[in-house]
Amino acid sequence: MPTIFILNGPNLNLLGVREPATYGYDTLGDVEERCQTRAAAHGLSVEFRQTNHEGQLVDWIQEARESADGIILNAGALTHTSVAVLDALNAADLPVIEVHLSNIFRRESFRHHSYVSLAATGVICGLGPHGYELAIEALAALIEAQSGEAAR
Ligand code: CA2
Repeated sequence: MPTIFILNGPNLNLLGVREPATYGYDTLGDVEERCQTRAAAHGLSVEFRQTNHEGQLVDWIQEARESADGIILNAGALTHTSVAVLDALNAADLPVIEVHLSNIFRRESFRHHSYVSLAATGVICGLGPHGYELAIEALAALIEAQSGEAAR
């Protein structure tokens, strides 16, 4: 069964607990549940994780390189600061969908630049937790297309 890593960066463990006006009322556990259901419908296995630590995120992206078929990444604030995350994504050589709950382009200008986008196949932002489900749809199609190419 193809495996996807859904990785979440700093402070996303606070989802549903603080700042509902920006990030909504769903907890990260709720988001994982939606992801597991949607991925199962596509025959995908999901490794869903969150960390507050940049190095941990880099380690998980390196792990994905070995054992996953694609990555969905909400790197939180590291999106806007981390060359280390960008380098890990480039080294992973996997399809990457970047997700943000909020529309980062309606927010402060420092959120308008994303290092992650430089390595992402696609970007989804502003659609709340539904964005994760859309990212799974996109990744499922990309993985399917890749396996079709490999068989030809
Ligand atoms: O919109 C997103 O998903 C972000 O990646 C969230 C990050 C932010 O730094 C990015 O610019 C956009 C922040 C995650 C913090 O999540 C919280 C959730 C609830 C309460 C407080 C923080």
